[in-house]
Amino acid sequence: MQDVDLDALAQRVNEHQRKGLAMRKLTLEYPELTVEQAYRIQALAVERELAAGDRLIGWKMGLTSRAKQVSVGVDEPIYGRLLGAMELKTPILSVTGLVHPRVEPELALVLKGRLEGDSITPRDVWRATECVVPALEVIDSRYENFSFTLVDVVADNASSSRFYLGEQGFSPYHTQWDEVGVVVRKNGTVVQTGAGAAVLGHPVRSVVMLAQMLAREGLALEPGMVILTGGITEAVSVAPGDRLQVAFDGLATLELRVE
Ligand code: OOG
Ligand code: MG
Repeated sequence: MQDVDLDALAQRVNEHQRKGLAMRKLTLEYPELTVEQAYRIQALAVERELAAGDRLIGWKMGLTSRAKQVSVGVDEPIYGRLLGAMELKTPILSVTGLVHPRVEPELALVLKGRLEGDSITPRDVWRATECVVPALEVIDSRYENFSFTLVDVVADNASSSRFYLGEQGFSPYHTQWDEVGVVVRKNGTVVQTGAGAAVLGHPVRSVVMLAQMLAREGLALEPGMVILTGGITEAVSVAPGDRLQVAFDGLATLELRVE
């Protein structure tokens, strides 16, 4: 095992996140880094933001759909931390300070209860859910060419950058979330289509898996937190001037303007 200063790596990752600068993969320098060490780097980098006044407002799951796994060449789900500063209050994305942003359609859950432990079931998730909200996640890998291994992407907070939640929340019992169809248009052209079932068969399973992964670290999902369950389609690259229109069938159409 290589001797690694995880705090120094966290500082490096955090600086690139803050400045929106691309960096070399950590695994080129430290090929023996483990996934556990990568989650530690993620936590330490986020702690720097918390120390500077930001707030943990939720969690995201990533690589929960086949489309996403294939597009980045990593085939297991990961989680990341969502901070208050990442939330877009209006559907306008400024690319200033971002490296190479991509947008994904997701279903988000807002919790009203606590979820803790490794024996959480979908039933527990629904009982603890205040509402389901159509959402857009903006991911922005800090690695050159958006290319990374499992360990690298975990250390980089699962490429977390920004997210936008639609204004209307829905009861968890409003519809069958796995059957919700999604159409993504960029500047009027259809670029991606998918359905909720792309996320582990049903998006609720993403939250079950997240609770299990966090239980291993002694962490829990708290009331009021936002959970992004994972991209339903491949992520779409965006640049200033683009307009994305994302239709969640029967629920809402979210429009994102990129500046
Ligand atoms: C990793 C983050 C993936 C998702 O929803 O699958 C993700 C990446 O693709 O950069 O957020
Ligand atoms: Mg995502």
